[in-house]
Amino acid sequence: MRDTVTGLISTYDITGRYLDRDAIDSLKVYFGSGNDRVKAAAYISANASSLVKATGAALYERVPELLRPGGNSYTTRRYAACLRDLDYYLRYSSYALVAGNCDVLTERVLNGLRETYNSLEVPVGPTVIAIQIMKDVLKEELTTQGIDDTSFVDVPFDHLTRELGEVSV
Ligand SMILES: CCC1=C(C)/C(=C/C2=NC(=C\c3[nH]c(/C=C4\NC(=O)[C@H](C)[C@H]4CC)c(C)c3CCC(=O)O)/C(CCC(=O)O)=C2C)NC1=O
Repeated sequence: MRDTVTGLISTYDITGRYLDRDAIDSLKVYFGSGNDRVKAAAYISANASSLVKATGAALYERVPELLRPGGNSYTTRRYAACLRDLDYYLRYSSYALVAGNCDVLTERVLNGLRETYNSLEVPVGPTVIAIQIMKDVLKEELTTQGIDDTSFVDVPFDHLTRELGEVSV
């Protein structure tokens, strides 16, 4: 698992180089947004269940057939599994936000996920929609919390959807 700093150090150490201008620039960006990253993580921790609920509600409004017989969220067990997955995406994204690096998502979340979803017939398209909804809900909340530039929030959520596959519904 890596963060921005350990990632840079290992890249430069492999080739025995001092940190150059590119490295210094990315460190500046990382530390410059550091306060906002911590604020975002604190907001997520304090509001995780309402963020997950809001995301689920918007997903089922947009793809109502998920809840109908034959839909993948039909039955309480599967509905709960879906919201639990959303909670995983949120929690691990909060780690990635603090790290400024998506390694933790690749290692802990995405590894084998597509295969699991395929074998259980969990549809990837609506999952991608849900993750994007979650990103938007979170960014809106963070803006009202006084974070002016929330673009750093895109990174982990976009990483998740890109890696999970851009399947359209
Ligand atoms: C921390 C990393 C981690 C992840 C990401 C994870 C995901 C994950 N989601 C699963 C199931 C599931 N995932 C969903 C999700 C959905 N269904 C829908 O209709 C929606 C599109 C979507 C929610 C957005 C559902 C319904 C199941 C249960 C499927 C079944 O058993 O039939 C399963 C199968 C085992 C289980 O049910 O617990 C795994 C492993 N597990 C992990 O340990």
